[in-house]
Amino acid sequence: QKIVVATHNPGKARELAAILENRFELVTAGELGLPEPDETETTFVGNALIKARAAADASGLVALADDSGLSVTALGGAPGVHSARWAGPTKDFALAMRKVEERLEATEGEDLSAWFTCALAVAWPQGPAVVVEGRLDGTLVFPARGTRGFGYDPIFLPQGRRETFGEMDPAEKDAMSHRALAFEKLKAALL
Ligand code: ITT
Repeated sequence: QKIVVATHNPGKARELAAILENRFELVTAGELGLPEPDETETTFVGNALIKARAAADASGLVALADDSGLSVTALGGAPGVHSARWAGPTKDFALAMRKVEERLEATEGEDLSAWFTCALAVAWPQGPAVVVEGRLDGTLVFPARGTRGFGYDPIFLPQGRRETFGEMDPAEKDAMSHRALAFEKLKAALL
């Protein structure tokens, strides 16, 4: 079956393809030239549904969308749904990670705990939709470590691990990530 992955983020598209283990023929919204809908909701679940619905209706294919982000406890959950926006129009995640570090320094607290969230939504063209959410807890580390993964991976140390997502083998990240946890819930919801 052909599925459109409703993302323009190559890092996400790669991880979703790995998690789906080539069980479907995947095409991305970027490859189909689909427009990017405005992410106007205030929750990951809401924005995942917007993206899946838009891609399914525009393409006539079943669509899978991922809305995700980093939440920092001491920052009241920021950047959260604004995680991509903190990197600015040039998608500069070195800048976004510095911004997290600076905001944390300004709090003068000791709490470095954070979590990643991934909402996955599946929508059928002109039909129903299903949405689930996965969460992975961890700790922030500064300076950033590693160059693998994408986004905020170099400053995120998953709970109980010694390597940041930026240092970890991609297969290891894909086995434990917020994205993988959401995918397990999606399978359960669809069975
Ligand atoms: P699409 O909407 O086109 O899918 P996007 O990058 O704009 O791409 P989001 O609005 O969901 O997607 O923003 C998610 C951001 O959160 C993403 O750009 C990363 O910076 C961050 N993020 C999500 N998952 C991550 C992960 O596994 N590792 C590191 N950063 C992650």
